[in-house]
Amino acid sequence: MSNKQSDKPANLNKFEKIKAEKDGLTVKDELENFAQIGWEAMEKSDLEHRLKWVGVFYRPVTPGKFMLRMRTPNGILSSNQLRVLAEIVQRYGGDGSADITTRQNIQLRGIRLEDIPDIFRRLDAVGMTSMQSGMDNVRNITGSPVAGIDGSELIDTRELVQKVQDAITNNGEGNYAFTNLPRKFNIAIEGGRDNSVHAEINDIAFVPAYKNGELGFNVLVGGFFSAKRCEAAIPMNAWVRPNDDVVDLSKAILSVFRDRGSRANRQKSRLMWLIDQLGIDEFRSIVEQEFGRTLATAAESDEIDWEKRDCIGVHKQKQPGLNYVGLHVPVGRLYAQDMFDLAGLAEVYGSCEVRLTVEQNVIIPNILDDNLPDLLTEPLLKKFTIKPQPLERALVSCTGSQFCNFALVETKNRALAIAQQLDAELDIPKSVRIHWTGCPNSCGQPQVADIGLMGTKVRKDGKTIEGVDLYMGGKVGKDAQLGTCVQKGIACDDLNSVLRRILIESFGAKPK
Ligand code: SRM
Ligand code: SF4
Repeated sequence: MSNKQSDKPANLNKFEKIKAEKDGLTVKDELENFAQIGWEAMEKSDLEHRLKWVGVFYRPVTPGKFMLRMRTPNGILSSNQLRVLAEIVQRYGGDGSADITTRQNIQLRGIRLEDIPDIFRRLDAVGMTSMQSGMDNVRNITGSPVAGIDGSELIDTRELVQKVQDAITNNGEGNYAFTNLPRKFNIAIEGGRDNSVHAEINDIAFVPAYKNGELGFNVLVGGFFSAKRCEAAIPMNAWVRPNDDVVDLSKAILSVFRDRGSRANRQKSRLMWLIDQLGIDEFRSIVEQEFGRTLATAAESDEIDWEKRDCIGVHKQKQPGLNYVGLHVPVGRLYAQDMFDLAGLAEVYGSCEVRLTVEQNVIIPNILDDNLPDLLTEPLLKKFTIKPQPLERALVSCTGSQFCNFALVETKNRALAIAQQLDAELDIPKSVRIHWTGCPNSCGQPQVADIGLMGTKVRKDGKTIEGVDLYMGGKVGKDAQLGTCVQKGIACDDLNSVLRRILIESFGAKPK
């Protein structure tokens, strides 16, 4: 694995040194030992960094209680898998919970290191993996949440997403070819018309496009958010068929990134910085060499021509007589009992399958028309309603200070409380997408929201308190556009009145 860039060893950043010393994936073979010696006795770089290569995150906010980030390709879980995840968090009582993430994925909380070897065996038994889900690896690969059931679908993304994941992680066992990237990496495959995956904010996005009448994907590259810079993905001028070419091209781009991406300044090492340095044409031609065959040029236009759907509520599937039901999970937070209940509903009414969305919600697919009325009266649908209020409906929030040590503010509880209060006070004609993120890392994607709120610290009455920077103008779906910061440093105490005014002035809300 050569680094053809001119980064001299002395210029390598701290994380490169940690990786050079010992590849992160090697901790996979040390888990039994870690479980025995306990986290306090672990070497700091293993505990705080390398464990993330296998999806285990030390949480300085809750020492000894780890977070486990799974991989959920295309957001699909069987009820069996969900039940196993529920059993895992149930063991930790009040400390145990799970969060649906903004990458259509799930993270478990409260995990103890001594349980990890057993947890990994149980995950393996139901075909799940957490391999390479953190640090300088490819994150969960997103796909259309209604793949295979959407009447207007163009390409079913399920198998492709799984294949790309399998290639990158060696079928979930771990793959040393892709565990030493210069930085994290996001891949999304869209199969519908509504850009359900936020293609524009991924390092690689495949979006459906017809070339000479044949359906395939145009390829976008370089989208990302970071504290320093946010960019929408740009066209690579390439088109691929919806087959193994998607896997091979993903591998080729990753290899180029691995071998040429900068490893000096971590704030300048995401893929777009390499594209800037090479120029998109040169980048394309190097990728083409790595791909090993001629890359077709992009189709003139893609097929993203719809507003983005949130999938909440009851929807007819392409299969006659079947429906999918999108349940609203407030800020993505699940407890063990919720997970058991969801698994049960999928078994009784559906096809033993549950899906996750990038809006941190859940879909139960394959429900017969005749079974709908009973499903809709189930108690869980009071908590995870199909008719949420307009603000709660589209609310997204990152983890925030409850568990994340980067956070400058508490997010999830506050986000929910403010949305509920404003929903109660205002008549809002349509759902307004509010995204909360606890710090400039932007995990909660404030730049894609109608109203984005990014945690910061502000001075008020001589004290430093929690506040937010306000983002507006994010557009999703067709012609997606990133929102920008329009006001800095609003104290969280004042946020209710600021949001109330914006909702009335810009989103047609009226006091009740
Ligand atoms: Fe993120 C780091 C949580 C989606 C950009 N992110 C972190 C860490 C791991 C930091 C840490 O170690 O504490 C957070 C873990 C907190 C915790 O305990 O949950 C964290 N990120 C999340 C999640 C859970 C937010 C959520 O509530 O949904 C999302 C997990 C997705 C997944 O399943 O893998 C999550 N993170 C994102 C996204 C959104 C996306 O992918 O669409 C972004 C912006 C898009 C991007 O990456 O281009 C994002 N996370 C970051 C960054 C900034 C990256 C950069 O290039 O600078 C960091 C910090 C870093 O990598 O240095 C970060
Ligand atoms: Fe943590 Fe910041 Fe990401 Fe929120 S945006 S999860 S606070 S790193």
